[in-house]
Amino acid sequence: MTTPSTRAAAESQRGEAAQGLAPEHPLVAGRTSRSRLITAYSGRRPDVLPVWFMRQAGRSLPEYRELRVGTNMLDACLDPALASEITLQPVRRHHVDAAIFFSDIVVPLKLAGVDIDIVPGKGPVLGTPVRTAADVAALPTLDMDALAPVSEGVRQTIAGLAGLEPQAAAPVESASADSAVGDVPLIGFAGAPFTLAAYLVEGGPSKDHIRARTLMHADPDAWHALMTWAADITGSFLRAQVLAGASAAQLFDSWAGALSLDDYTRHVAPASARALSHVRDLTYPDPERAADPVSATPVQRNVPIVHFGVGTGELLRAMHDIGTDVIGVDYRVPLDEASRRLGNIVPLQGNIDPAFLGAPWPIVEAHVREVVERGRNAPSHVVNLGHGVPPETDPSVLTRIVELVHGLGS
Ligand code: 1CP
Repeated sequence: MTTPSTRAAAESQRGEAAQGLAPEHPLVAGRTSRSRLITAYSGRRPDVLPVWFMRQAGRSLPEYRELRVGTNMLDACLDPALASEITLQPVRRHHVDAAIFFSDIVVPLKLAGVDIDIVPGKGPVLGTPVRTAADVAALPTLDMDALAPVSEGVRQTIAGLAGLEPQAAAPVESASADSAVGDVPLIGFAGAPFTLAAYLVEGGPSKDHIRARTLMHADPDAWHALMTWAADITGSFLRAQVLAGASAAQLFDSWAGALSLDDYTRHVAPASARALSHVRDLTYPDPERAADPVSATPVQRNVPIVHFGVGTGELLRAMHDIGTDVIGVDYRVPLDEASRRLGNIVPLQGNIDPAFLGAPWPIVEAHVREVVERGRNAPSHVVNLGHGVPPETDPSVLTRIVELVHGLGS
């Protein structure tokens, strides 16, 4: 959990006094606080199941491929107008219940001055890997002003989302049950320190992240310094997105599934908690409690935090224990089992197997229905994939899944 000392350290690293959400922030202004997504992330069941897709913006969309021609991936992420347009594309096309900001987990590394690029067809690649204590000590600091293109991209996205509505539900009986009121919320995201360290130490994508895991054991001090550095850089990136208007924050620890529970708990979880301490203090008035005439001051909720990893079935409880509100589940553990492992008290997100997206529709439909059924064991459920949209996916299948999920009731 976040301790006062990690919070203070994070705040001093930010080099600024803690500042809360502005009155015009979509959550504070009430534009997204009653949306299906935020309702479900808060542990309540809206009348319609919310749905969005990891990697919904990207190569499965022809309009994305067209816009990206001639622009390097990181340059696209740092062009506010382009990043904003790409973020909006899947919302317009699929009528999903959330936008996720078009960026990448390595963007804050690039902004800090790390020599990193995203190579087409491969992923993030470093000029020089970070392998020794001296390499870690030489890592640059992130100037908060460098995050300006991220903040601006989020602001333009929020403006674009105003007025875009997720697909309407089938007619509901009472007006008050219309949970689709308001704007589509934007999810901000960042990579967890371990997943970033996996790229930094390996120098690029890898299978078992063996060099990173070796550094963890061979030089625990250098590892700790690297994780602390990554936590503050990625936490600042996440905070910038939330301050600029994102209504939820997702921490991707995509490669944490390579770790034993013991290694995760000892060598990784404290840094992930430190990363989240950068956004933990950001709160908004709870729309349900504010409506209560008895309570004079509105009850504050923290901006919901989602934590996701691949192959992390053994780590679900530990990943929740660092102080997250929602757990994203990959496709390997059925949602009823994931919910059981979490004591049936944690909102879940997931976990359609991306491999089904290329199957005939009746097979897709049966799988989606099963995922929804198993998700009923959790207090609330946001339907998603168990990992990203494969680039070769026919986008019309995603649109059809949205229609199906929205027709299934709460
Ligand atoms: O040219 C291209 O189109 C490059 C493909 C691509 C895209 C579209 C990369 C390279 N990153 C992205 C965008 C991106 N990355 C998003 C966009 C928002 C959306 O979901 O629509 C997000 C959330 C990410 C996050 C990300 N990047 C993660 C965590 C999520 C996950 O998929 O596990 C990871 C691990 C990365 C690293 C990365 N960036 C790109 C690739 C191909 C990879 C993975 C490389 C590897 O296998 O190690």
